[in-house]
Amino acid sequence: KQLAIVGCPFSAGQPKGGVDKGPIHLVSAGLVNQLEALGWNVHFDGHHQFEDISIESDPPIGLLKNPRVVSRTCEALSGVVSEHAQNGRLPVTLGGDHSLAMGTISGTLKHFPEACVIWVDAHADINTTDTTDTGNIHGMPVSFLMGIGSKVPEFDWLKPVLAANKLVYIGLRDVDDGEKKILRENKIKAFSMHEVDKYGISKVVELALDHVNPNRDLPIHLSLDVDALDPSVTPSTGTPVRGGLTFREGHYVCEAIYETGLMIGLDIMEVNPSVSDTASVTQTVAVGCSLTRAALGETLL
Ligand code: DIR
Ligand code: MN
Ligand code: MN
Ligand code: MN
Repeated sequence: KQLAIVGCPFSAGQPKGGVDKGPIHLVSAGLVNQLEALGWNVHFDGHHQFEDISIESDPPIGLLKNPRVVSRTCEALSGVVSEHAQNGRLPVTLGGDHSLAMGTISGTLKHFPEACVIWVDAHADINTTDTTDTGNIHGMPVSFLMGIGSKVPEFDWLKPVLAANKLVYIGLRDVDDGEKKILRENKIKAFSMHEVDKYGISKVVELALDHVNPNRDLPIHLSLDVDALDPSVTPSTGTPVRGGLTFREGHYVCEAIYETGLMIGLDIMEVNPSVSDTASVTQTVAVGCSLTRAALGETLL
């Protein structure tokens, strides 16, 4: 029972400073000890393994902002994550912004090519280089992983590794028009907050698993953006959207994925300790830790 915490102080996939401090806050709050208390052997190499990737000049490519530093950091992260997976350590990546999922998911899929991805987020993060309005790459990692949209040579290292039928979303409520079209055209399954309201979270998780993992025998990568939860629960994040998952709904998703016994990768992304007041930051960091524990076996009884 081994896991590796991969701390990724990284913010170049979006414009707000502070998200690079997310992993430091999560670890300072005691996450390593908390996971050890759950019986995990925790390997933690510190937060600085990607800091030496600095690009002298990183002008936009098309609309994409900071494309070289995002690409090279994700490429390095992919290597670190796949090495942990290869050595039998469950990679738990603490972001940092969600562009990092290009690194984490390509890393886990290298060793578990049949794995499916459960993406829990207010946003679909599936804009392409052609559809993005903002140029923020944290709104695009899924399209890069799937190989849709115009290619950017800088990202040549990232092969299309994720098939449309291996991906399912939970929690969506802020999806751009171009993204809606991509979801429809690629028949990507998504459970928005409307479906959470309609069916309840336990049914939604069951339906999501039925779609990507019908026999409950495929490895699962869980990529969790803390903005999936309602801003009253996780206020300190860069792009909060009202009407999100409750505290319990968020934890239920994590618990239910843990219960499958199939999780081979976990991302906890977009905690931004520079957003909002001290009490909000403390709360968001605490929820980030408890979601991580829930995904790694903490039970209520
Ligand atoms: C928006 C926001 N769809 C974009 N995306 C966010 O920039 O592409 N993702 N906030 O987390
Ligand atoms: Mn190591
Ligand atoms: Mn989001
Ligand atoms: Mn996201």
